[in-house]
Amino acid sequence: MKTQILKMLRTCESYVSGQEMCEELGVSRTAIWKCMNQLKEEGYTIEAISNKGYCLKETPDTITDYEVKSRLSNLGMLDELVYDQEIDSTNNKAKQIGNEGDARQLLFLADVQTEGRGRRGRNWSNPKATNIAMTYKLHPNIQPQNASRITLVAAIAIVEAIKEVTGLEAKIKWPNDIIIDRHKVCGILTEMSSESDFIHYVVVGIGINVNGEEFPEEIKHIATSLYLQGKKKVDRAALVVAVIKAFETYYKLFLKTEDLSNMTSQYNSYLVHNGHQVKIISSTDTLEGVAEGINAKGGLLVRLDDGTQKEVISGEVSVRGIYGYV
Ligand code: BT5
Repeated sequence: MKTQILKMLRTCESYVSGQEMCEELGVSRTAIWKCMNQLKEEGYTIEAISNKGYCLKETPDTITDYEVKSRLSNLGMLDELVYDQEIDSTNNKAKQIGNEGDARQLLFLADVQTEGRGRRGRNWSNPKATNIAMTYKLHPNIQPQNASRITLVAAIAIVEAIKEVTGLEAKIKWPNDIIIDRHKVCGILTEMSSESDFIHYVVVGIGINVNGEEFPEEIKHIATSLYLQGKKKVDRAALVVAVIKAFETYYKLFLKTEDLSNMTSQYNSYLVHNGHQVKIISSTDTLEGVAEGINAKGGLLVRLDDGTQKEVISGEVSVRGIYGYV
């Protein structure tokens, strides 16, 4: 009901009467009143004027399912959004529900993660309700070996969503980091449960540092937030909505071909290494050369010193530029 009430208040030209809400939602005046009070307790400023009705004056910085849903005309490819104020990890929750056989496409959202994860068992820090932790549980009908490309699809969507909401020009550090001013503002973790030719689910976790002002000692030199970069607090729900919309657009394009052929040029225009000297460290090898963008398969193309071009496959390596973290 909170979703519908917020939607009505948000789309209203001015005031919405209690009567209109009762009729539209098919509930009693008391039910509306209770819901309004809950919203006020959560930090919404809702003005009530007798004979006129209600008007939404201010929204708190929140990413609850109902706040996000109230800003969307429909959920598109998603069946539902699921919000937790605090959780161990949105990826863990998505996987747990996926393992129970739930076949819906879901988006999990959380303010705080106590055990947020990066790749290969690394940690993702998200201790305060100033950031975004979001995880898609998807059921694409594609070959399992192509699923890791969804990380790159998400990266494009996040860069564009950040630009739309904050005006900031973020870049992609292949394959799964989003960077501003050589610091990491977002990480993506894609995981999958599959058989040899069938995907049970793909989980795409996105962590964005949004309004945080400081970081733990161990990542101070690496991390940044949108607030620190833009010097303005960011409406987190607006950013979630922008990511949802952009991701759906690019994900649908990806599903047509199972590769990035429809978005290679966008990706490369956002790639922080493009045209730069890079060092690529894998478990077996170290390479140096000039990054020449990705190909449709999502591999990073590197021109080696001997003139040959090498394709580095997504997920195999980490990339180090010649300066600092990037
Ligand atoms: C990632 O791994 O960057 C993937 C992060 C994915 C996080 C999301 S949040 C929602 C969902 N639920 C989860 O549990 N995870 C996903 P990787 O490339 O391995 O980078 C991890 C490294 O980034 C760490 O070892 C730190 O050095 C650094 N790091 C940790 N927290 C950070 C933060 N908040 N901002 C910037 N860098 C951070």
